[in-house]
Amino acid sequence: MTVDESVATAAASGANATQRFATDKRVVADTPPERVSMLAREVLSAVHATIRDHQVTYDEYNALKSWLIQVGQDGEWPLFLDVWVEHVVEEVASESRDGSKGTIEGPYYVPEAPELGSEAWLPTRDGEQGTPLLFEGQVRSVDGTPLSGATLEIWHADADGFYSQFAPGIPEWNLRGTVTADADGRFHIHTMKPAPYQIPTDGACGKLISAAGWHPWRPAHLHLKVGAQGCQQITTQLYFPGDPHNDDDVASAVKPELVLDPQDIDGGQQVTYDFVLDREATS
Ligand code: MBD
Ligand code: FE
Repeated sequence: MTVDESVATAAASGANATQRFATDKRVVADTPPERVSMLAREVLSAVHATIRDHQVTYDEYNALKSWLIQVGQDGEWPLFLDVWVEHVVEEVASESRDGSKGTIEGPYYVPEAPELGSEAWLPTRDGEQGTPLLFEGQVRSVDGTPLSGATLEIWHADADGFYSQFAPGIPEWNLRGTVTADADGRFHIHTMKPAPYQIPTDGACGKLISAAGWHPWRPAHLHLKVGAQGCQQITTQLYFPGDPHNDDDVASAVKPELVLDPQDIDGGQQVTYDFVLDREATS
C-alpha cells in the first residue's frame, strides 16, 4: 500500500498508530490457556448468536470479511479498538481506584515527550492557531499529601484537530510535553485549546460509521498521564463544557468528573484541575 505523506489520510495516521503500538508497547499478558479458551469461546459464541438471531447472510458475512481485511490494510486496528472497545477495559481496570477518575488512552500517545519544568510551555509552531489556555493545578495522594515532583505527560490535538506524529507536516513534539510538578505538587501548563476531533472517515472505521449512520466526532480533549513515586499512574482526558459531543462521544470516554470549568482571562482561558492519585498497591 502506498501512503501519501502530505495529506492527513486514515491510512497514513493508521500506519503511524500501528507502528507506534508495535514499538512502544511491550505486550505480555501471560494468560493461562484455560482463560484464553474461555474468553475466545465466549466472544465466538456472541458472534454465532448474532448470526443466528439476525439470520446473517453470505453477502453480509463476505462484506464483514472484506471490511476486517480493510481495517488491517488501513492500519486502523488501534483506532477501531481504542474507539469501540477500550472504554470498557478502562472501566474494569479502574473499578477499585479511589483517586481521580481516568479514561481511555486512545491511539495517539507517544512516550518520552520533551521534559519541561513545573511552569511549562508546550511546544507550538509560530502562529499556532487557537485560544491560549493556562491549565494549572496540584497533584496529591488520596490522603491529601502534595506529591512533589509528580510527572504529567500531556498531549492533544491542535486547533484543526490534528496530532503531531500522526498527521503530516506538524513538528515532532508539537503540543506534547512531560511536565514535572514543583515541590508542592503544583504545575502550570501553557498551551492552546484543542478542537473537537473527527476520527478519520476515509478508511475502514469511517466506512463502518457511514454504513451504520453513526457520527465520527469526539469532543475537544486534553490527554494526560499523571504519576508520582509510590503512586499508581492514571491515564485520563479532560473536556470543555458546552461541547456538543460531551454527551455523544464516538469513543464513549467522557465522564462528568472530567469536564473542566475554564474561566476567561486576558488573552485566553485559565482552568484549575487537581489530580488525586492512589498509593501503589502493597503486597
Ligand atoms: C483520539 O484522539 C482519541 O483520543 C481516541 C480515543 C480515539 C481516536 C482519536
Ligand atoms: Fe485524542
